[in-house]
Amino acid sequence: TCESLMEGAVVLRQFALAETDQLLAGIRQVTAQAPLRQMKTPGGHTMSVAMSCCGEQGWVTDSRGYRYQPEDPVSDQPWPAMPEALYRFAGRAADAAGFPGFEPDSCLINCYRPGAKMGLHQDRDEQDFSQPIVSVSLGLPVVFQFGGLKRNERPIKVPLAHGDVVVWGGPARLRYHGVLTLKAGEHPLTGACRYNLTFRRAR
Ligand code: MD3
Ligand code: FE
Repeated sequence: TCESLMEGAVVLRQFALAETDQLLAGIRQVTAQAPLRQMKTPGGHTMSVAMSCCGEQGWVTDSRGYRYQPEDPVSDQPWPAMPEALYRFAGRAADAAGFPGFEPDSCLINCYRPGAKMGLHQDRDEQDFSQPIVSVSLGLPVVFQFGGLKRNERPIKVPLAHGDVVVWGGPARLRYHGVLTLKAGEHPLTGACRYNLTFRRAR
């Protein structure tokens, strides 16, 4: 099923369900080389979400700011290559949502444990905002917040479950968004964790 949340935002419920094993295997492969870590914001806070990346560009934050870079700052080595299954999946999801030809160069792996959250923010570290973003939810469910183009617009709440995919493009690309605090729970495939894969074209 396919719902339009707001112009440019498409929810593909359970679109990843048949492929969660391959996607989770990709996460395991990447995080074995580039372990999940809680990065620091420029303001000096430690993020509650643990992150890793794969692909040509990885998103990082530290005291110097938010940015994409080709090396993992923990190892100073290039980020692991994006597993083929992940790259192909992102392209198929973008196609299904009406954004053909998506070629992500970056996949951020977010790991939420109970208590973790992500405050309202915009994704604006990418070069070309005409490129969509594909996000895949795996494991524990969460409530996603989807706001406006200004931080003060009241966000709508969207529950996201294991296998749900959301594609954000066009006029939705710069909307504020966030994730409410993850509640305690156990998922048969991920344990006490929600993973989110966020595919982007950084450059
Ligand atoms: C809506 N991650 O890593 S992905 C992020 O569930 C991030 O981990 C969230 O926001 C998570 O930056 C949500 C969904 C998402 C990504 C980009 C968007 C939603 C968006 C850009 C515009 C509007
Ligand atoms: Fe975001």
